Amino acid sequence: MKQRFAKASVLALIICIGMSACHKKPTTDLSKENIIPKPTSVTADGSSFSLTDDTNIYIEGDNKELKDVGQYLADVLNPSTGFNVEVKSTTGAPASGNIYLTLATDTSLGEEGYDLKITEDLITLSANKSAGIFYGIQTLRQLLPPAIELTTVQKSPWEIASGTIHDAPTYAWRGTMLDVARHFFSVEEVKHYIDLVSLYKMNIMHLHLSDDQGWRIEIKSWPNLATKGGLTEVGGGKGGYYTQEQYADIVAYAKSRYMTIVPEIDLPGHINSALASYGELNGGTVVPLEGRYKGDMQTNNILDGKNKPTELYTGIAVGWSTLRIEKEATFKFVDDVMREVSAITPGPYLHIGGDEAAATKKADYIAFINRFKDMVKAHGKIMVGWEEIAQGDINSDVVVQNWHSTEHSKVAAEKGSKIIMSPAKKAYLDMQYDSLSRIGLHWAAYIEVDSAYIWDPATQVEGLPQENILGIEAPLWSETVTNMDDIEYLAFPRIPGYAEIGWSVPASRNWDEYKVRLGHHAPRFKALNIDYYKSKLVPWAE
Ligand code: TNX
Repeated sequence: MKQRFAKASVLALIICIGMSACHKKPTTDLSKENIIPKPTSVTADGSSFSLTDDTNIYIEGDNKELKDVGQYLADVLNPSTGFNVEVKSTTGAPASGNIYLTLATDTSLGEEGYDLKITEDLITLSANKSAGIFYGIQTLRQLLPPAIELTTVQKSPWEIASGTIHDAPTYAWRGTMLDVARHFFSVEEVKHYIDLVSLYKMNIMHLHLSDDQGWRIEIKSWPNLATKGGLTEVGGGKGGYYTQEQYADIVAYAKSRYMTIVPEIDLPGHINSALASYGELNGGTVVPLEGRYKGDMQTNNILDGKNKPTELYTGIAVGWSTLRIEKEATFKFVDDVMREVSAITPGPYLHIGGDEAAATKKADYIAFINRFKDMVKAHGKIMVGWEEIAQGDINSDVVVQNWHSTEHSKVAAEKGSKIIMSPAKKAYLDMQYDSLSRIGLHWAAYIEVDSAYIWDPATQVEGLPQENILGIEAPLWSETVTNMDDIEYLAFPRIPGYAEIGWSVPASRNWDEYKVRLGHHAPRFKALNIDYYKSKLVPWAE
């Protein structure tokens, strides 16, 4: 077999020399590839591997997860190459010309790291867990020409620069949030967003499933939440909700992309859609405040309409609705919701919101958070909440999401909680790039692509101990976001930058170098049909 290959190569060489127009292998240098997020270490050796119609993917042994991830890679490669790459089992390295996926034991790689070794003969991708294999596959994708992302057969030499990559993430939480409450997005749209962000090795998809404008997840014990509370959205559109089966489908899809779904039910404020569905939950509403952050809890609110159903709401004010604390039935409601959501969520986290509860009295707010904490725990989940929950009796069982205040994060760290960094003026995907951006808000800042990249979760809040920082999340609130093009326009090209902040070590990050790398992703965005914002600060490649 090897001999035949050698003979064929000699023959090809003779024909080539004879024709003097032979197709030379392009020179390749692995260290010059524009990988995002930047890997921990890359060593080039100046040659390349050719993907051909003889290439197959060999997985070591009979591991189901490896098989699935191998099939995922085959599904990336086959449409544009027109090859029929298959997934096969092997014991030991396969023959020359193939891709080899194998599990290893290397403590320096952790749960998500990988080693990629590319020679002229073989691509070997190894990791402790299949998650690492998945992230290594994302790197491999970026080493192929952008045309690999197209869905029709392309004529292209499919060369991959040779050398080795050793790579592992800095943070365990590398996420984005999609607000499906202000505007509803279909199962297919959520899956598409999952696909796009997983290209950059993000591993958390936080879904903001309820807010004043809409309740988006079926709760069987309180059916009106979805059927009434899901009837509209910002601007008065038709809204919608996921049945529990549809939600399970999203969760399973995310899992296949190594992303954990973190469901958020926003309590005790941001709750009008539930109050419109069940009047007995209504603790009274105040006149909607226009604008965003109006300071902490108000204590002397005028609360209207207690105990009566509210009207559905299609505006964008915040901080005006609250659950009713003095009725035990309210806690039955919360417990039922948490039980059902926990039961359909295999991931460890349950997000209870807790933000901008300006219509809830401070003492009530703290009482709510303390009870939520016990309930979430009783349902076997780790409670996550926006930074205001630091006012409650929280501890190391709880995860706090920073978005605006440095004080709340410091208090949370003192109480032993881990912190997710989502500073609005740096990480909010719904902020406009500049005053000309066609959609987005700007109450926190205008966030151009450089500003989104130039910050460090470890030092953003002065004095926060590094060990308390769980990672980074870029939330996409959807007051002004109505369709997939809008999602893509605000998320890209900022998402690759947030992904790099979460993955790569701060010492390797430099805007002037990064912007050139990012610019080289334009043909890839185009091949993937991503409607990205063409920032003038980035030298976009043709
Ligand atoms: C603040 S940040 C909110 C959201 C809004 C967002 C808009 C936070 C926890 N709450 O309710 O949608 O600003 O940028």
